[in-house]
Amino acid sequence: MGKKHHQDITVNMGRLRTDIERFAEIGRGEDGGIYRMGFSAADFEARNALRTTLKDAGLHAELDGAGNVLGRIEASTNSPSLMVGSHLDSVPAAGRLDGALGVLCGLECLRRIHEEAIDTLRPIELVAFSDEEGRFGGMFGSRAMAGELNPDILETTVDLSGVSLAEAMTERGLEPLKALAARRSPESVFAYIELHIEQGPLLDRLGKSLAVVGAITGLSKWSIKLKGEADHAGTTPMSMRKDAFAGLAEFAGEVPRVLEEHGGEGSVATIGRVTLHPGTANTVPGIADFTLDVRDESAVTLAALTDAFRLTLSAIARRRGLMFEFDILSEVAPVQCDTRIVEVIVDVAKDFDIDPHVMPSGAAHDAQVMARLAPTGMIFVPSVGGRSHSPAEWTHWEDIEMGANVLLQTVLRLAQTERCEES
Ligand code: HGY
Ligand code: MN
Ligand code: MN
Repeated sequence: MGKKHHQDITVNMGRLRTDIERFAEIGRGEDGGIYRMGFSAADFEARNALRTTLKDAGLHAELDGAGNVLGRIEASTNSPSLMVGSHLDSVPAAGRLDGALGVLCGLECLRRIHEEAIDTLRPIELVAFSDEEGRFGGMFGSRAMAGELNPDILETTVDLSGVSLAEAMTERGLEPLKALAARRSPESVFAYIELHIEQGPLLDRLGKSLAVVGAITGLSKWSIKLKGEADHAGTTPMSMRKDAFAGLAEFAGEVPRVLEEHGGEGSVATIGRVTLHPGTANTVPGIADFTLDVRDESAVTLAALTDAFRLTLSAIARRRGLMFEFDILSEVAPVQCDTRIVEVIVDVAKDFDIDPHVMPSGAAHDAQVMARLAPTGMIFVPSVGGRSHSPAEWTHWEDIEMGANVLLQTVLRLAQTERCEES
């Protein structure tokens, strides 16, 4: 049989399904959730499994200084490479597809291109970024690639339990400062494509099997400490208390007002983690440690929201005789995906008789960091019931297969184009 045309080439769905099921067992907890937090042993078990799978497929595989796993297919020219990827790390009690689906679909694309010995105009790289989910802030591996790290970040960052990034990296056999060498020049990357689950309810509700991402939300993530006075729960009159939890509770009650007065239609804010000290039933909490995650598609609105939250916190602290301090854990600007890439994905989807929904992403992704390095696009597949960051996370196999085939054809198109053409 003559050489197949690219359009005839599809993913090996049986193999992809086996990979997805295999990786879903790595870091799986009693509750069925995935526990592959950045630079944990389970995270690196998955990274090593990816490297082994790449090598077994006859593909080049390496780990860069930031812990990113890179697979590569060379081309006849040494031109800027087309990158496809996502992340393998997870939040605690995660679902099996967030990040991993994009990595494993990308892996399948490289394997199929390699198997069919398709000559491409440019090298194709698979990347599994490290610590996307933010155990140490977020988007660590993509920020390393975009050259946004510095020695201070590598030497001072700690997670919410006080474990340092340097310690966690060293435990995984990495030299923290070598993460600086993971930087890639913009000239070395032609474009970046990421397939990801939507993690929201829209596609499932619309009955759509695929979407192309037009814009990715920006986020500000803070760690906040409200400090009052720990006192006896029985003898301290209510009027004399400096109750840190009462301050937090009042602040939480103010979130809807701040969103209404300073946010836009898609603005969201979440207090996702709260720790009280000393944390006993018969002591007035002296300290409330909590996180605030604020998101919006507009950088201006995001700035207005973070200012308003800071003022609200300050007013509550003053009135209640509390002190407050906050650390910025992560600030990621919103980005527009490259319209040329969006058009290529839409065009490929139409070849599959899909009229794809173009939509914003409410979740943050490595793609929004990579957009600072190269033209970037994302493909979404539906999340059943919109569930994510939960063991209930799921995408139907036929949607996974469709998404993977659209990714494969998109990769083939972009690997064959001289330039990102304005259509
Ligand atoms: O937080 C996010 O949006 C992503 O899951 N890291
Ligand atoms: Mn993700
Ligand atoms: Mn996630």
